[in-house]
Amino acid sequence: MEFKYLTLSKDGNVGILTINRPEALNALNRSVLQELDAALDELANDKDVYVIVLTGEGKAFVAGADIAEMKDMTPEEAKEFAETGSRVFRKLETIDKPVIAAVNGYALGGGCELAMACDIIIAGEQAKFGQPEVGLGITPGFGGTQRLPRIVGTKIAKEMIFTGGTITAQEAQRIGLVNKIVPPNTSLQTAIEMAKTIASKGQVAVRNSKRAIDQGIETDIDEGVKVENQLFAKCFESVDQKEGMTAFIEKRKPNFKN
Ligand code: CO8
Repeated sequence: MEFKYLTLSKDGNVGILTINRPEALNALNRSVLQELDAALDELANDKDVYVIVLTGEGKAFVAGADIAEMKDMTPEEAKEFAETGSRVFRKLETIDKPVIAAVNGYALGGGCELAMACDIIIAGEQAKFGQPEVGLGITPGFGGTQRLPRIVGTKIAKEMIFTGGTITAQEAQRIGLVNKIVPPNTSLQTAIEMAKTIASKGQVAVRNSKRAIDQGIETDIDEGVKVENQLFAKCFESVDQKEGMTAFIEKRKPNFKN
């Protein structure tokens, strides 16, 4: 599919998805969400893409949902917009491959929510995070009230959401929202390097690890351990398990096939 607001490229087994609407700091309007939806399907179906990196063109990752587009929405239209965004973000979160967000600048509102739907966040030193929605008279609408407390705990999530304040990359890392901080304008490069490391491992094991973590965290420890046991056993159906262990015994690098 031809995209107006996205670019899709590949570096080895890494798919790089860039939101490309820098004139509006990559704000998410209906068209951007529609394109994201289609791009995720394309990446999900591409057998050569093992890991996805999501980033934004220019000085922002994403500065939120498009305020100009939302301004005159009726409650029904707002509900539909919120549901579309939430469905697309859930598709991103549950895609069967790891997703790394490379946050070069502003990740505000829907942009912070988009980053949180990714598995890992790499931030440039100048990146800024926040849920400023209450300052616009709305709540977060693309999962912010749900994912932020799951990641940082309710106290910090409430402070961030109630005050609408913006936090630095350093603060975001301190509260566990960001994995790694890197020098300005190197977040994409670092994310691609990390993605390549992940892509060099056994992909059945990587995918099963993602499923085990995401399913387990939403349940109690007994159920979670059962999920892990099943996915662990399933790895033994893969050629990668045989290859990974044989390579260790033979003191050589594994040649994973997936
Ligand atoms: N929506 C639309 N346009 C935007 C947005 C946005 N979220 N953010 C920036 N822009 C536009 C600006 O209007 C400006 O356009 P123009 O050049 O035509 O005037 C251009 O991008 C550049 O922005 P600035 O000139 O403002 O750049 P600055 O560097 O001075 O400031 C900021 C950068 C601080 C990031 C500033 O742009 C800002 O505060 N942006 C809005 C941040 C925000 O409030 N985000 C939350 C939006 S609400 C949301 O995300 C809710 C998600 C759930 C929705 C559920 C649906 C119902």
